[in-house]
Amino acid sequence: MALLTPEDLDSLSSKFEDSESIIERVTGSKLTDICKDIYGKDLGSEKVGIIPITAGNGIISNFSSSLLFIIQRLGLEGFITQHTDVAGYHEAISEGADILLMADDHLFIAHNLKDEKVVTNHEATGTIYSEIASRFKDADSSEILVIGLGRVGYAGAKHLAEKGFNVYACDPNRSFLEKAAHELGIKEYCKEDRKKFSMVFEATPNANTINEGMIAERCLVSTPGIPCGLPEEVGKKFRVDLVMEPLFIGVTSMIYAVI
Ligand code: 2YC
Ligand code: MG
Repeated sequence: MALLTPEDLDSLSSKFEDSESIIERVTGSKLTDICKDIYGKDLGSEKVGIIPITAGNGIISNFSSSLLFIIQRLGLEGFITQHTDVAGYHEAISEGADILLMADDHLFIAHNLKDEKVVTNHEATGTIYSEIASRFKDADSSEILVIGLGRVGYAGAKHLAEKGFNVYACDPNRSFLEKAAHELGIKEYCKEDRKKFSMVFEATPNANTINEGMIAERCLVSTPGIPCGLPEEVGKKFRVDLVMEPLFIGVTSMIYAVI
């Protein structure tokens, strides 16, 4: 899985402010209102413990501080434990955390100690980015294209299928496509159909996954993908709105998912 780099997290606040205003413009709703709507709950006074984890590639220098910034910007009390790993886990509990945030190289989870809810960043990110795509005010149909059916893409396709959208998907891995068609009832995107979409949810770790044969004149591309799947020249040639941000949107969704 693509790991964040400290550079990805640089200027997180300005990247987030930009994407927050784009979300509001293209969907008509604030990110937190969309989260309230899909998870059915509002933030309370939850206390969030952030535990640095040294496993695998180890600590990403500004990962925990980025999480703390997000938690505080959501208006919640947050703290980063002095200790890492198990000692940090114990410290967070001793300090009265309601929700724990911790990530190794394979999973990034939010765990609500009070009601045992757990969510992965993959699930929460797939849900929120696909939901944002599906709320495009200028959409010309209920058809939505999902590019990538890995852990994030599949979660988003599942969310959209459950909401009754007409989901088309593509992924180079045929077994991923067959699994999604069988379990979610989604359709395979075939470029021969020359179908053009005004709502695109892209969840791949590759660049240039979106080509101009796929998108309508007015189009919203919603993607957590690093690097961006939308080629610069395509974004300019078409009137494409792009919602893309490395961490804040996904973490906001994780918090609402477990409160
Ligand atoms: O600083 C730490 O505690 C590190 N163990 C954090 C490692 C995070 C690795 N995961 C990622 O970079 C990506 C993120 C986009 C979120 C999910 N995986
Ligand atoms: Mg994100």
